[in-house]
This record gives sequence, structure tokens and C-alpha cells, in this order.
Amino acid sequence: MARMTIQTVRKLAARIFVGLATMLLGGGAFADQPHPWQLGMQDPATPITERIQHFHNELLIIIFVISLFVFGLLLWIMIKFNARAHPVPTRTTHNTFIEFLWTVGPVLILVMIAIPSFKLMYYMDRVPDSKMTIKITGHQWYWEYAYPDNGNFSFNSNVIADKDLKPGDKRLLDVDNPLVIPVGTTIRLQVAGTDVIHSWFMPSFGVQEYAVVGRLNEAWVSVNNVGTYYGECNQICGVNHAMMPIKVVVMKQADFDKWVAQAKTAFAAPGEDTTKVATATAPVQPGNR
Ligand SMILES: [Cu+2]
Repeated sequence: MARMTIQTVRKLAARIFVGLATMLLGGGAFADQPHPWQLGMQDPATPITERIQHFHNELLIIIFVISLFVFGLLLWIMIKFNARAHPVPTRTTHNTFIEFLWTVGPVLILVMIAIPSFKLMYYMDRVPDSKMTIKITGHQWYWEYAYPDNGNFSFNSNVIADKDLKPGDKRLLDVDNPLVIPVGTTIRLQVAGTDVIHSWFMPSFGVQEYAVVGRLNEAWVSVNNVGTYYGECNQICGVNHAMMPIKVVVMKQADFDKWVAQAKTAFAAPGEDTTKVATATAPVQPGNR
């Protein structure tokens, strides 16, 4: 156990060092994914995640102060008003001033939290002046990515099966065809589904968008650094829910343009409709099976 703790601390120290080095050097390769024994959240890769984590840290301070205050009150009551220290109990039932305080106090705290919370929500919700659009479609059980602004090609992104894993591949995270996007570009994500509800969840991007049949949900990303990032479908969507990870490769614009040029031919499928949705079948009548 002690060994495990030392290892955890060592890993944490290594991560902090890597984080600092990345920040100082800037622009270098960067990646994020879940780590064994991970504490806390993945490093922020977009302005959205930066704000989410900042807000999370602010809330932690507020929670800590409130907990400390309540704990102090409890201690005070236990020490000052126990049967030995205070043999004759008081018969006080109301105190208008204190009741006013414990009603208005929490309301003010909640308003204080609500204002930055709503600001952040609207910041995440509105796509600011996007340079390109990517359509993400959830299927049982893989993702489909379409590039309507770059030649309207599309491809499927399937998990790499355990038996096909090569050394260095991440089990249940690596895919055959990752989503590729340019760095520092505001991209509109349109998310839909064809069968059940999926959810396109990229922790380091601060994006979690439901993929629902017959509904077009929207999110946006602008990734700060070149690198490889991982996420997963996080809406229980059936037996292979764990087999539809998300891999995003973020490239410099020039590299992205090169990738688009070859992807257009590699994924060319003339006549294929990238916006197809599930066909509705007549519901089965009870007793009519
Ligand atoms: Cu799913």
C-alpha cells in the first residue's frame, strides 16, 4: 500500500512536471487520456475546459468554507451546550434575526454561484464564428465523422479489437480512423444518432453532446495544442457501449490540409448519403407479433 502511494505521488509529480514543461515550451505535442490511478480531471485542451476547471476550483473553495463553518458550529454546540457544561437547557424557540440570516445567506451564495455558472453554460452553448463544421453520428457501436466543408467525405471510426492491438496501442481507446482536426481553429460540431442515444464525450475538450435520433445537437471546439486526445461514448447504448471510443488527432493547418487531400480519395464513396437517419418501422402491436 505504501509502495502504491509512493508510486501514485511519483506519477502525479511526473504529470505536474510534464504539464509545466508543456506550458513553458508551448505549442509542443500534447495529448490527453485517462491514466491509471488518475486523480482529478484531464488537462484542459480547449478554452471551454479551462473555464470549466476554473469554475470547478472556485466551487471547491466555496464548498470548503461552508463545510468548515458548519463543522465549527457543530463543535461549538457540542462543547458549549452539552449536559455537563450547560445543565439548564434554554427554552428559546425562535430568533428572527438568525432565521433571516440562514435564509438569505444560502440564497446569496447560490446566486453567487449561479451567475458564473450561467455565463459558462452560454459560452459553451453558442458556437463563436466557426471556421468549419464536422458532423458526428453515433451508431451502434461506432462513430461516423463527416466533413461537409472539406469535400463532404465521411468515414467510420471503429475500435481496434483486442486481437489486432499493436504495441503502443491503447486498448478500448485507439480506433482505426480517428477524427482529424486542425489546431486553434473554431469548429462547429453537429451531433446526431441513428439508433439509440449515444453521447460524444471528450473530457479534455469539455464537450459532452448527446447523439439523438432525429435531433441535431451542437457543440464547438478550438483545441490549443497539437496532439492526440481520447474520449468515450458515455451514454449507455447497448452491449458494445464500451467499444465506441473517440480518438481525435489535432494537427497543424498545413498537415490537416494534406490529410484532407488524401482522405478525400481514401474515403470517397460516391452516392453515399452522409446524412442518412434511421428508417422508422411500424411499431409492433401487442398480441400481433
Ligand atoms: Cu454509444
